[in-house]
Amino acid sequence: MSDRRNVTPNDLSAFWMPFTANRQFKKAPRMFVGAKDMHYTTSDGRKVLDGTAGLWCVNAGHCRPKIVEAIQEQAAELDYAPAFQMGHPKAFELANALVSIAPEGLNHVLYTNSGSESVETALKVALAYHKVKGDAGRFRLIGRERGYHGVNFGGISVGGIVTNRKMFGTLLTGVDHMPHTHTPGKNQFTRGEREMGGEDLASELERIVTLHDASTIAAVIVEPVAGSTGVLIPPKGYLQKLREITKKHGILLIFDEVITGFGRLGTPFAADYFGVTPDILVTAKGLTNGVIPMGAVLVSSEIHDAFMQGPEHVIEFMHGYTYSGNPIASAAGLATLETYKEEGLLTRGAELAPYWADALHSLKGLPHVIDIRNLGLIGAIELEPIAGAPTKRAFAAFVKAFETGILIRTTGDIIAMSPPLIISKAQIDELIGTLAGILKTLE
Ligand code: PXG
Ligand code: PLP
Repeated sequence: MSDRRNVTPNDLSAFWMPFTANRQFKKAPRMFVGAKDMHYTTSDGRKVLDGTAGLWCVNAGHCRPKIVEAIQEQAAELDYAPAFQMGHPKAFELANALVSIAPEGLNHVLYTNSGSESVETALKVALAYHKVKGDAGRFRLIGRERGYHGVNFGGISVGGIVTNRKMFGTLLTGVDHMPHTHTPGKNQFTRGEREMGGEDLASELERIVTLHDASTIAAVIVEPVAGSTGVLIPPKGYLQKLREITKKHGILLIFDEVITGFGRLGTPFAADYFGVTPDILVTAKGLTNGVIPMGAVLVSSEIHDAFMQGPEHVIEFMHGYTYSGNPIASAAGLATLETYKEEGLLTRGAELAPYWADALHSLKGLPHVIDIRNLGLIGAIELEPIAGAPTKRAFAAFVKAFETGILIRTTGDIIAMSPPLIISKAQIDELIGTLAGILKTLE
């Protein structure tokens, strides 16, 4: 007890916050203490309109009754069940529910607790798949510049954000990167996908395949739409061409749909939006509406069945987490998918997307705005950086936004928005109108 006496209730020093400027934050903390539907409540009692679905995860809005009840009931009924060599019904039910909304052919589910873990799981499945098929020479993983695949070692190795990589040694070996899909100077203020350049960009994969030889490459991993790096929309035909090249060379295609999954583009998955089915689909975030940590990796029957060989008493894939398919997370996932279904949220974004795009692009011409990008219910506004002080202008916008009553997200000098899929047109007007006012006041 005596050790604890020095810890005052609101001492902020112990918690080393993630992806946060800790010293700056702790001098002027921004705290949420409640949330309902489209709004947060701050510690000083103000309402803040959520323009980012938390961190791209609260797709059905906050504190939805069905999800809250499901968690409460599950916690009282079966809190935890061992994940290895034991089961409980809801993990199976959720896997079935997921497969039923997933693109055709993705019929099996591995559970994780986050997007980062989902990425590690997907990369390991891909490597092991070629091994069990007797094609052990395929060890290379191909990612993309500016890609974000979480923060674990596999994810930062295939990822392409230098600040997330440079501190951490040699990372995974045998990794190469395709160029990112952004061509500044050529595609500013494009609404949605741009027409030109998709096939050429994707053909860079052919160059990498020629360099390393297809027989050494296990998988290619991309975000269908790059989110974290500042919302980079692929040009038309790009993902289709990646699918064509990977298929031709026997390389697995992994879509990291941690952000694009669960209705963000107005379809259940980005795979549906682009009409491209990957071999492995990585999810997290919206799976439980952000409420309980959980991710899921969906794999094709072909991959799954390749492992289901050999003696039946032998564990087929040496991988899993203590909390894979945790009962409370499974209950939250089931209630989330039910909420999405009842309210049509997995396709609502398609109806709202044109209105969202008009609202976003109305910001063109405001001070410092050098680009605006959108797809589905994702939007980004890129600001001219302050000379010699990159990130400061967008961060100032973020702080003013919070003070004025809207939550936005910034990465570098890019403002990103991805509201809950329940947002109304009036709330889109409020979000964008408030942001317009803030942009006019920035230094
Ligand atoms: N893959 C992708 C494509 C992601 O966007 C992850 C993996 C990792 O998920 P976890 O659950 O381990 O964080 C992500 C996460 C932002 C932001 O504002 C984006 C993410 C997380 C936090 C903030 O850009 N993406
Ligand atoms: N570290 C130790 C010492 C462990 O015993 C375990 C799991 O048993 C882990 C890490 C992995 O934890 P998790 O399964 O929650 O990822």
